[in-house]
Amino acid sequence: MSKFEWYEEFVELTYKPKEDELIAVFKVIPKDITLTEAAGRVASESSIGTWTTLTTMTEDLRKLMAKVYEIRNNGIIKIAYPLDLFELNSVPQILSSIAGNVFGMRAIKALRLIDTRFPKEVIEQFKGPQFGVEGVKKKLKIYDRPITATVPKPKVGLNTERYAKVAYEILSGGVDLLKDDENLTSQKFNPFIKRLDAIMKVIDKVENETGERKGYLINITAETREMIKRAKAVADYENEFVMIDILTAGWAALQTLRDELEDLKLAIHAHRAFHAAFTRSPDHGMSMLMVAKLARLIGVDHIHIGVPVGKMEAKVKDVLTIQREITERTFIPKDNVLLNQEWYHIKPVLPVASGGLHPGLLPKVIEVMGKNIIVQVGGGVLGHPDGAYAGAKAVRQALEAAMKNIPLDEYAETHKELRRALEKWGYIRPK
Ligand code: CAP
Ligand code: MG
Repeated sequence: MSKFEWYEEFVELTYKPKEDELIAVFKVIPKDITLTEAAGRVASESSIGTWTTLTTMTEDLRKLMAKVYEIRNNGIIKIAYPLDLFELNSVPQILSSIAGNVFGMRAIKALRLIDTRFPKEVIEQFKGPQFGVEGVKKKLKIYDRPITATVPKPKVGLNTERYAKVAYEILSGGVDLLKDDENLTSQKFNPFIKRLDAIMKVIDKVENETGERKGYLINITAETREMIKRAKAVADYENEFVMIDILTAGWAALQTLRDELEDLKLAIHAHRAFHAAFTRSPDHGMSMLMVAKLARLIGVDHIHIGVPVGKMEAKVKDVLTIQREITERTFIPKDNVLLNQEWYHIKPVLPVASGGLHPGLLPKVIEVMGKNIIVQVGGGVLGHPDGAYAGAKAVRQALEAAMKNIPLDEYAETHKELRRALEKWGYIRPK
């Protein structure tokens, strides 16, 4: 290491992290330097350092240096950050530190932020979900089975009248929640207020006809002030949910909205479109676990966490780890890579299983993820050979069968809609 560099001063393998420090776990792949040097560079650039020694770096500031306290041969490193480095209630600031410049350093081939342990002092700054698992179940009065949701397809393009017609079929067929797609916001063929008005009329009608509670995960994603305006309209119409594309809208916007939605009493359905841009590579980027933890901290009520049998890339182990992290009060990992997390007052978040699901896959989803989830079935309802109403019925029938432990083939003998769905899709896992 040259004399103007001081990266290794950020490595202290005998250091014992303190309770009030923020801990981060990275996987680092160095480029032409040792793992220790690479680890030091990550700790430096994510705390107070830069590429050279500094004349402004006085002794009293050294207490702000992050410390690498663990390095493993497989590239896993653990770093402790003094809390004074952070603005404790700002997710953007925390991420600009620990998930900022570090990903682009030339001396590092790849870097992945795997996990973070937030100390009590950080957790205390955030509200977490307003309703969480129990609150949402209570809203819908559903306690003994997964909650169901359906996104009308095609994703965008249906005008408001057609959208409302399909919504009526979906909801009266037995699905609990209508959900907008992530790229349906307020396009000219289906503007926001017109759609809200139309769907709330549908919900009123279906609730009267069926006696079941229904809800609308309406996508308010937009520029932040516009999102607030849309959320207020949703509350005026007495719907109880909004959906936000949390990653394309941004963490700051989500924090603002979480505050606004407290007074409006609206639950947040978090869609994670964009996550795979940085979560998918096993070596680089930031894990979905991190996304889910930040979303829980700020306070979404439901979040898509992947599903092991669907159309999107997901590993069973990862999905189940995220599920535990967002639902348990004290998360204790099963390996020694991830970190313990105490959630204190922060409520559990409902996991959403979605992406390529259809009736034939639902028993497996419940077997793996249990019944305290939302199952979202879009194409698997709208693609039913006899239409959306039959598709919605088939979803409910598949859930009934799964909850009663009856094989789908057997249940399908007396349930026509399920039989027709199985004739089309069987048990295939789509790509
Ligand atoms: C599902 C979905 C969701 C995906 C996203 C879609 O539709 O609405 O956006 O679930 O993936 O457009 O694909 P289908 P994830 O039911 O028709 O597949 O949940 O993994 O974030
Ligand atoms: Mg979608």
